Amino acid sequence: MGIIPKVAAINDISGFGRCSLTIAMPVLSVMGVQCCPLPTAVLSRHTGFESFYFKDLTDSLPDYISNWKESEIEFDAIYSGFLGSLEQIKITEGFINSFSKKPFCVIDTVMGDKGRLYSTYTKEMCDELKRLVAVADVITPNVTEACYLADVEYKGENLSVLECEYISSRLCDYGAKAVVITGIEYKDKLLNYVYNNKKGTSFVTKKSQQSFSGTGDLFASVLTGMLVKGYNLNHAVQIATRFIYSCLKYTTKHNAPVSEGVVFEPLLYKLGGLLNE
Ligand code: PXL
Repeated sequence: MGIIPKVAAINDISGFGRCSLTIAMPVLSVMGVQCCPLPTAVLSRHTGFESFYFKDLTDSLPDYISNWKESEIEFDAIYSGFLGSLEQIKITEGFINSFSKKPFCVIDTVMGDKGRLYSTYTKEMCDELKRLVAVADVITPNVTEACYLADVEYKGENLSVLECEYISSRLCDYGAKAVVITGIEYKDKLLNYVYNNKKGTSFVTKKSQQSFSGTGDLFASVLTGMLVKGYNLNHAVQIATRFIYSCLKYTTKHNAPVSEGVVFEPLLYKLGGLLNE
């Protein structure tokens, strides 16, 4: 590893509404990690808005990646998020498998939320994502994504510990080394469940009154930053859980518009202070 760890961040860039690369880049930077974006799509706003411009970048990915490969750039980690087409999921898989020494892989299985797939997501993409999960060191599905991937019926945002364990072990059967199920609701609490080495641990936080887009991206970005800097998974999830809660508290306190996403900019210094001596 060089003085600064390098992460290839495979994700879209949405011009408005905090999500994907507009979260991953500042978060990784403040954590002292170099974020190298591999943009999968350009959107004017994220898909939660009533309208948006969407430019799929699938065709440009092979040349973009070839240039990186010719330059022999070594990444310490690969972090994938929103993938805009079936082909992109296959390209991401190929990119990960192209390294003789496989980098650490965080696959944020961005597919949907609240029981529904995002409008750009198809059943075929969901099936292909199961294959991508196989090369992951850590995957970070929310409840919706965990249920879709494990072929378990979605019955709401609550999952029991037994259900978490069952779903996570199925996802590990696909090949994922560890699973973090995010945003499980339990009464007035929110849980992030870690399944690692066949052992489950829950990290509990208070639930904020509102949910905001981009929270999953913020969580996975903090997690990736910590993991690539050598922190263990449970510690990384604990820090990410606390950080997301303070961002949600700030966002609701200031009545920020839900669609514009979770506010994190005024709190980034906390991550910087934590990790950079
Ligand atoms: O936050 C996940 C996400 C990422 N990228 C795009 C999205 C969303 C969620 O809506 O629309 C484009």
